Amino acid sequence: MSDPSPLRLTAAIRAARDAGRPIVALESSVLAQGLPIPANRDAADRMTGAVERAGAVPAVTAVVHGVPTLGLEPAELERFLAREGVRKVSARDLAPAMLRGHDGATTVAASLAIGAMAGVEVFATGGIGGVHREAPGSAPTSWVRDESADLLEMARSPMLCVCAGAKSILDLPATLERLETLGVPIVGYRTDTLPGFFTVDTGLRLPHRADTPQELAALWRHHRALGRRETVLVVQPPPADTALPRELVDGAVAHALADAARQGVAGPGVTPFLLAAVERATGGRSLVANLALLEANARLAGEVAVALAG
Ligand code: PSU
Ligand code: MN
Repeated sequence: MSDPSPLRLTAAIRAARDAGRPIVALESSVLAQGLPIPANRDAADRMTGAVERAGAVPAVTAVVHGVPTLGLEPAELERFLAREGVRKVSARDLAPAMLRGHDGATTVAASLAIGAMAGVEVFATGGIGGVHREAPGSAPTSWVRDESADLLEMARSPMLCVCAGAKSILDLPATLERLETLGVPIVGYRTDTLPGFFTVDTGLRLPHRADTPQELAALWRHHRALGRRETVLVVQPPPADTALPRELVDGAVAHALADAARQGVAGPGVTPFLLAAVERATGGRSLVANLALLEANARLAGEVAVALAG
């Protein structure tokens, strides 16, 4: 049976999808741009391993030599981990990457687009993009804020996305407001407040909460029964044993933002720059936390996918 879409699914993913087995899509920008070498390999191993242990099939999304792809072959994954010539591809960059035959590591936005196109329902990542803060010392600019395409893509890609919230490099209250406007349901997993990615809690109240994978699966079914096409955003606090204290992260973020402003970093370079600066400023600790929460999110996503398939 030929697939009318331009997507390539690896044989294993196609077989899993056609058999109705649970699949969890995973993004690749966190591997090629978000984390340093060699921690990005750990991240890939731990995320895919966690999905498998939950009883589901992991499928990394990417653009491989211009082909939007779900599920990477081992040699392809190696290329993305080595990241030579691998570009950051958000939703708007998908067609240009196809045109030019580029290797592209897909952000949350591009990964949701690919996953939804393939009919996969569950996705896991570390943190989503959101509304950026004003650069310190900049003139007030009501007319333009750097806002990740992740937010708008969530308004049109029906998937259940498990993450640890968004990093405090972003304006978190503004990000929550945008999600509300866009009609994206946001649900705390075993929490009533928004987690802060590295930190367990930001103090920002969430509108909804769920406590089991089965509840999340049921919520997803209601959402889809209504014909809703938004992502359901599930936010899970990072594992407490590796999470960082808020003051440490706040100090690191302040430095990162000041550096970005001084160096005139702009456009798609902003998020990777800030992520790298925070990693440096917190020493190894943020990296340990980052890997642990990626694994935990992949595991929960696997559990929800299994609940949905059951
Ligand atoms: N947040 C993280 N780690 C990441 C990213 C965000 O904690 O690696 C990546 C994700 O791929 C996300 C992207 O989709 O950055 C957002 O980039 P931008 O703000 O340019 O849309
Ligand atoms: Mn941006």
